[in-house]
Amino acid sequence: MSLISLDLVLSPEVEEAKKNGTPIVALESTIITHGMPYPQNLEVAKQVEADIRAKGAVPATMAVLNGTLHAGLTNDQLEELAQAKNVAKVSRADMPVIMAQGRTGATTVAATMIAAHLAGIDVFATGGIGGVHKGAEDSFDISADLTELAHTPVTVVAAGAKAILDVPKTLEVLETNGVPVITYGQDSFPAFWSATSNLTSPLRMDNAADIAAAHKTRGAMALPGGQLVANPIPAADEIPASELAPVIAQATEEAEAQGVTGKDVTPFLLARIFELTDGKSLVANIALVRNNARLAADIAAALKA
Ligand code: PSU
Ligand code: MN
Repeated sequence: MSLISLDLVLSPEVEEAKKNGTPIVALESTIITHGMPYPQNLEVAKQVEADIRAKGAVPATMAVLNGTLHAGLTNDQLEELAQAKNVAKVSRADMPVIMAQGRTGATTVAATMIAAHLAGIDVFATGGIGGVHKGAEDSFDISADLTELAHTPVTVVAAGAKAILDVPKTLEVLETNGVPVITYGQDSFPAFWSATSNLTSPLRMDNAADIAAAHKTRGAMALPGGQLVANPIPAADEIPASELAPVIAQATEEAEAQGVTGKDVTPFLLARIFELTDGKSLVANIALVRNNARLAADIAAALKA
């Protein structure tokens, strides 16, 4: 039997941070290639990296480039990826296949967790996670992000779940899978563009040190899986749920009418909501991703303390 060694390339900055024990925050790349249009996607990716550096931590954006898994991208690599066409959307199922084929792929939350774990990175910031889609009782469309949270020991900071999902069912699946859902600083589970929802969060913590302690305790107990930290969007940036409800309903109907299925559903809905709100959804999206990056940097620092 011959063994294949994994090609995992750390950016110079990430390599240095690992050597020095500097806190590192993982970032996904599907949000860049499939979540936002060019050129805002590139501007946001750079801004979020800068936010993490401003906190004294180092960003590690994950991607598969020509078959090689990268933890941390150079500016040139980031610019190329943000403009690239036909980039694969890579989740747990696709990752080894896309790598073996020498292709380029952007990592979802699930794949970013896998990459972070391989690179020895404990904390990851994103916008929203995938979840249980509306109508999942017929379509069975449940994101692999949820089961990844049950398998891989990474703390993921997100702004809750988008109303394109069935949020109560998403929380149920997380509970079934033993994933702690910890809302930061409030009792209400945040609803992505809105800071609050009518759902109570299963768990609550009010500071980064406590979240880091819970991460360490889970590890000490040898429980597999990570944590979902739900960080509310700053009040100044939120969009009322009532304003977005008709837009989401329209986008969801169009997806169904056009027969959009599988991995195309989430990117289709995100793009349509962007168009139907004249880009307003994106402004809020940017604010919440930056907010999540800052909290993730604090958690990563607390894990090193
Ligand atoms: N939800 C968002 N923004 C995103 C995504 C989800 O609000 O960009 C992306 C993430 O990369 C997430 C993926 O991991 O979509 C989930 O896709 P699916 O629903 O096909 O599992
Ligand atoms: Mn899906």
